[in-house]
Amino acid sequence: MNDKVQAALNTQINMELGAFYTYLSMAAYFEADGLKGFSAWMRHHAEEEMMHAMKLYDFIHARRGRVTLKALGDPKTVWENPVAAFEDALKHEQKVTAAINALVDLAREERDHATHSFLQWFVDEQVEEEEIVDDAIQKLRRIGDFGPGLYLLDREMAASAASSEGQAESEAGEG
Ligand code: OFO
Repeated sequence: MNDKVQAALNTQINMELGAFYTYLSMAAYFEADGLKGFSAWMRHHAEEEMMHAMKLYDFIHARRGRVTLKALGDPKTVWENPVAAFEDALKHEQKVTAAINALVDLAREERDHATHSFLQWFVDEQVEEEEIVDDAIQKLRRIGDFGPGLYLLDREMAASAASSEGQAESEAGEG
């Protein structure tokens, strides 16, 4: 496959694995803080990032390209409070969206139609990724320091993680 596109897709694999690491670190932070619903949500999100990385990995191989993995940096491990963690997650998603858009531009410039088509899934996924993280931020800001509100949101996040896991399992079963 086109060398420039292949290099950019490999960089994107690294970014998705970096996201996996970041969300897993956030899961560990929430687990240690006793917020098991937030932890489950972050853990599920980490698994989604691994799935994104593997989609790119499989695509490169399907095009008879070469996957070259790169080092991952240490993730941040502590946040001031839950909203700070989610704000970091949103910043991260915005960076990923910009990277995906740059990849789409590159595929178009290089007239790599297969990669251009493949990347549309990621373009759509980023809209959802930013929306769900921003939704959590809005709720957390409204709750502020109100403990019972945080307790209820933690339960809601646990239910959301469980339903997303169930959906992912039934989709895997269908495939
Ligand atoms: Fe892979 O979408 Fe989030 O980072």
